Amino acid sequence: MSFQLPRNIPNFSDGIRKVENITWQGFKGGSDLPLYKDKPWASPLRRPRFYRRKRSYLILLLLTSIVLFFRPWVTIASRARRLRPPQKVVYGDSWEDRREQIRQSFVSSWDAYSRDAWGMDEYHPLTSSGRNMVHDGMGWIIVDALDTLMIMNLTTQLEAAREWVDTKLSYDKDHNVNVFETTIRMLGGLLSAHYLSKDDLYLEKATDLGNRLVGAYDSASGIPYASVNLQTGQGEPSHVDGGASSTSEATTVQLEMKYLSKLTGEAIYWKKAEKVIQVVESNKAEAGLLPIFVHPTTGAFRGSEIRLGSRGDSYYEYLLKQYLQTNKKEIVYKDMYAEAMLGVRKHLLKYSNPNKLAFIAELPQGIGGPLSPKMDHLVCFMGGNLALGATEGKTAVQAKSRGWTGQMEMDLLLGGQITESCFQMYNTTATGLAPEIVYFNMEQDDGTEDMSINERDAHNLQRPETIESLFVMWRITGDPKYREWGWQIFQAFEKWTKLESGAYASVSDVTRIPPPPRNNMESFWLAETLKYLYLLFSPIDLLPLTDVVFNTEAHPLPRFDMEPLFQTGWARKTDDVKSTT
Ligand code: DMJ
Repeated sequence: MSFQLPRNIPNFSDGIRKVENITWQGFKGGSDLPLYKDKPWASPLRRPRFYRRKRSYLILLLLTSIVLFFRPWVTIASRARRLRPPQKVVYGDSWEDRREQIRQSFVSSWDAYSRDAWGMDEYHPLTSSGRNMVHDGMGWIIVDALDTLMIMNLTTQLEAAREWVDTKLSYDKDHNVNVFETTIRMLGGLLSAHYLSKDDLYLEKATDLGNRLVGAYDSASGIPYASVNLQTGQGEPSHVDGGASSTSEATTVQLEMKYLSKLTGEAIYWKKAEKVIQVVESNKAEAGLLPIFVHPTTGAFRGSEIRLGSRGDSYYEYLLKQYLQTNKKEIVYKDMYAEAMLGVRKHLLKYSNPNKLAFIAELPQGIGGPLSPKMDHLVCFMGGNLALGATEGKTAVQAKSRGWTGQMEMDLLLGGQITESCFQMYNTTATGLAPEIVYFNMEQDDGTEDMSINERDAHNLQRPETIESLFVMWRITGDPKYREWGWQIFQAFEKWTKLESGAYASVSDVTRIPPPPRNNMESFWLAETLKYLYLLFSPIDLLPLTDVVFNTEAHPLPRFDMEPLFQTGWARKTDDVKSTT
């Protein structure tokens, strides 16, 4: 089997290609990427001065030990973490060495999965077993990882994966599946694999799957039902939440459906997906901030809860990326995105004490209600998203040379601040791994800890969002601290999530040494976390942000011209928009 690499995908004929020196326009201190050993070990994080002093550090350690000795009742609940400097750099590792180490982690994860659970939808690394979500499986792990195999040039593994897709994968299943997850992981994975390889097999499978998914949109409003039966195409409302769909799920299918239309020339996928945004927009949500549930029957929101974490997150991501996907022609999405980001600043953006870490809070009762200082790790995509919105994929230096506004500057700055807060979610735990959720400290006088972790939220599912933002921030700013932070996080994954078998597992408590492993490896570990890490240490012309959009599962799709076949089929009625400005 052979596959053709599109522009900007390096063909690694001799195994791993060397990372060449890349000229970074306007890069401080020279035109080449700096060597790692030239970098100071500590980045200029805001942190108490005593952390910089070794002697004081020892005193602090001693005092902490005494306090802990006399306070055995200290429990995990509400455990707070102080900021600390990033770990010392291990000198001698070059960027390409590091990239190769990440590639080896992928190989190790893949080999373990192949050995223990080949073809299965779930992988249970502790019991060396797997499970299918539907009869004979739907390619959950294999399809999600196809493009990572291509990007990492793992040709032998790719051959086996393609063979499985060709001979075993069928979506003709009398089974309800989640519309959003199936779209972002399976449809997105197949489309991206086709984009990178031009192999028709993947497009055939994608088209078949797309045809099975469109039935989900046949609700009274056009909002997709939460699930769909892949054989009958019958949509199925959620069994909880009054039958409402998650807002982020309904509004995070557009990149995939529109690209499928572009490839096949069939307008149906485009129209179905586009209609969803028109319906949610017609609710005229205040400040562009959407409640997290929407009814497929009426198209109205359910409840008033607002957050950029679970059930809200990728709506804001896909507004921006829809605008970018069709080469910045669909201004409607740019407007909605800009309105929402102003809404985020006005209603959700807060800074913690004592170190003023930026975070995006939640409004459990909507605008006007009390604010919760809770932030899901899921929100961490926002750092990179804000930067991407500011420069539209160019480097900051390129973007600043023409039409740069104060708003863009502020968005880029905020993107960096959110990314730093997300890095601190890792940097402040005992394991160096982030928990699923943190609570930021907003009290003025209770100012020693910036964030705390509840026992129920202390797990780590190997999620990608912080790495994703580090990758985007690195590409846009060229600041090597983002690579250093990514490397530190990778090392924590290596240290605490790798099993003797070579598999990698989620962990149930990032505040415990060692963190207890969970019998689970999510497909996004291969599809997203390791891919974004690999790209963080790759040349910047590999999948340039000016040419591609990554779907929310990290599957790269090309930007394209929608004309002449397609156009935006709707417009905002702006006269009654409740603006935040
Ligand atoms: C992935 O499936 C996607 O990134 C999605 O947008 C959010 N949840 C997981 C990763 O955390």
